[in-house]
Amino acid sequence: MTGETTINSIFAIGDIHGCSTALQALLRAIDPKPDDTIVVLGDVIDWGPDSKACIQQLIDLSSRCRLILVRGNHEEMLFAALESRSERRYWFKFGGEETIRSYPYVGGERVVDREHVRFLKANARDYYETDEFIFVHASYDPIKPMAEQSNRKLQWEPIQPDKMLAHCSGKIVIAGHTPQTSGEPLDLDFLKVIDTDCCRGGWLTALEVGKGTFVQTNQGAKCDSASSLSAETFRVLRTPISKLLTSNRSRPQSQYSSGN
Ligand SMILES: [Mn+2]
Repeated sequence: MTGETTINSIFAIGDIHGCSTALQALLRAIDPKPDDTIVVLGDVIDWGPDSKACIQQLIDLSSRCRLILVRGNHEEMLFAALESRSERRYWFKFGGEETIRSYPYVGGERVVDREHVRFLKANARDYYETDEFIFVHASYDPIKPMAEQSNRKLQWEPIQPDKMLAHCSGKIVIAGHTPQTSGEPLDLDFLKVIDTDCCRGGWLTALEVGKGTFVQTNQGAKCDSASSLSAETFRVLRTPISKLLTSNRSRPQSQYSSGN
């Protein structure tokens, strides 16, 4: 299929939120090759049990394949918390306390590893755009080019499915941030939302954008052996996303497009 060979090695991963067990199982399941690109859609940290391990896994991953990290509002809260006490109190209320608890005491207090902060700051970008896809943490203004989007839209604004319009570029947008408590990604054809609420007992989703395949794991997935990826902890969902890449083709009904 035209164009598919150039994009079938891009995986987007939704909000990880400290769910290191699910992340480890997900990376094992998708097994990225050195030429593959993994786009992490932000909110790597907070709420879940082990943000420290999640950041470390991404650092390790960055030497194994091409890693793109989009900045989420929780990374922004962490960066602000490092600058001010009031921001630190705010961050603690929104999952930051769990993040701090994943780090050991250093000199009487727990602090986020300096190398981890440096990694996040050096790599976290506003958005990522390819010839066919746009990757954001939260949302977008449909009538503005990506370079003109506001921080509020990109990092903070929740998706209201009935109010969303396709981006003016015609590209499919892949987003996280707005939890899909059903555990299934939201598919509006022109927009896929793949935060499937892993940190509250849901799933961690990776979308292989060239194939339109969603791979999901959850915190129940123990990584000791391949057989531990049971139906309760690992599943694959398919959507005809690749069909959307040929615009003159009639669009098949998406399996997720009705209701949500
Ligand atoms: Mn978020």
